[in-house]
Amino acid sequence: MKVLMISVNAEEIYMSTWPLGLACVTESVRAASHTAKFLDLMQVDDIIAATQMTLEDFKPDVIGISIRNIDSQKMTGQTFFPESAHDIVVGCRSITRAPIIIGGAGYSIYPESLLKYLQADMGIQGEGEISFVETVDRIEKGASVEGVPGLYISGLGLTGPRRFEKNLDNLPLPDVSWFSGSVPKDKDFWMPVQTRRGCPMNCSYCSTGSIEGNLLRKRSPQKVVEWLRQWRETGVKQFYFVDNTFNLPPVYAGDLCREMIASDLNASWRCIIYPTRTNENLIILMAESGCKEVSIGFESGSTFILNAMNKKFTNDDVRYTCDTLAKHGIRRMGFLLLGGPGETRETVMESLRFADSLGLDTLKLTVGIRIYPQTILAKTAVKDGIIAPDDDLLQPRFYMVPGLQEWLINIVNEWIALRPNWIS
Ligand code: B12
Ligand code: SF4
Repeated sequence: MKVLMISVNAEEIYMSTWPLGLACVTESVRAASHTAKFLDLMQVDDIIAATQMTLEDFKPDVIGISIRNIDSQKMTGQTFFPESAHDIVVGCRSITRAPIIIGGAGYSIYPESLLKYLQADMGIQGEGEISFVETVDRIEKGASVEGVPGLYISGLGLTGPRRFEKNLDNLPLPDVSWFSGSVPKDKDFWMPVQTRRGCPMNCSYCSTGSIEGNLLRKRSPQKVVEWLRQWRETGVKQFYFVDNTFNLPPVYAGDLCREMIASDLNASWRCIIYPTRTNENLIILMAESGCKEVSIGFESGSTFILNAMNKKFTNDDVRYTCDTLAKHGIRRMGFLLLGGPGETRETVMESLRFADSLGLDTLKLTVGIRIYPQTILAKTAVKDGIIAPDDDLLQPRFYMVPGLQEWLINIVNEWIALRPNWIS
């Protein structure tokens, strides 16, 4: 089968990304002996024209579309990205009858409502490597696709329960020689790399369960570092570990760093950590293996709010982590998430003072918390009358304590005005 794989994300907010997830699925399609074409719309000027030209040229039998972003997660001045994805689906339909299958992180949060909004044929929630290939194989044989794990069919809903690969080494990494031409060449580019999937921490507002599930699954450090080494040979020098919590479990993180040191990668990398009391030995290994910056979502400086968010760390843990990272020369970008359940003027001031005392290199403040389906926050928001029980939440909704918004925006702007390294 000829399979066209399209990543519709063309947004450069925060930083330009490369569609690693789509590349993983494409690699599985190739491994199953289908002919694949990979189209990253981040790298074209006119997304509709580029899609239509590729369709006319390649004439696919099946089209896979990856949707990463739904919105910018900003309560004010937000953008709704699926509109351009809808244009791509319509553009494809005007040229071909090939089945259109949607997937990706953003899609996985709204498998039913987004499929309806986009008017595509099918969608796969969660990791696509196995289910997408199974769907294409069945289409080739003329068999029914109903029952493929995680597959939604327009009008039928979910047809088979989701399945998660327990050992990620069983899923191929994108072949560097095949994909190297598709990677941006600019010097600010950070190549995404994923070592683990799934997060068991269950923070009140988080959508990761819908995307990756709650069970932590890993690739072996050796396989990951061999892949990084191949990218280094093509000239890529900077990597971004897109794992939800790079430092968990700490033994795995330590092994990964040791493997990078042993293979003499000589690369720079960034990651996201969960600020439990990170041990100093791990931070030393991170620094020695090339870690330059860490994102720390500590979200609040109030113990009461941390408990409400179901966070399992304390302010002391956050301070220890930040200080130890600074001691070993790693830049720290912190995140505050203000306005959620239980927030008051006092807890906001506690958070601002705490964040200020950490001496971070950068702090990003977000006002209002995006409500995702199937989360503790969504249940609270229904109970507090912020959203209706039947709201599918595809159109962005935010939790904001009634009566706090105006004061909160003003105080945040006041603090940002005096601190050049704080952003919103
Ligand atoms: C790491 C990360 C970042 C990093 C990216 C660094 C980099 N160099 O890539 C940074 C911090 C820069 C970032 C920024 C942003 N991010 Co972000 N990010 C993530 C995170 C944690 C992982 C993404 C990732 O790379 N996964 C690894 C790959 C392998 O997985 P995947 O893409 O999901 O692909 C798998 C499946 O989805 C599926 N699949 C993928 N494509 C396809 C296609 C088909 C056809 C099929 C069948 C299956 C399929 O199979 C793949 C393999 O198993 C996710 C949350 C999450 N856990 O997914 C949020 C997430 C994607 N980000 C999100 C957002 C909002 C943003 C920002 C807009 C935030 C902002 N305002 O700055 C920006 C946008 C950046 C941009 N230019 O697009 C949201 C998107 C949902 C939404 N509300 O829109 C997410 C889901 C987090 C959340 N809040 O829920 N992000
Ligand atoms: S640690 Fe991060 S990925 Fe895990 S549940 Fe909390 S916010 Fe989500």
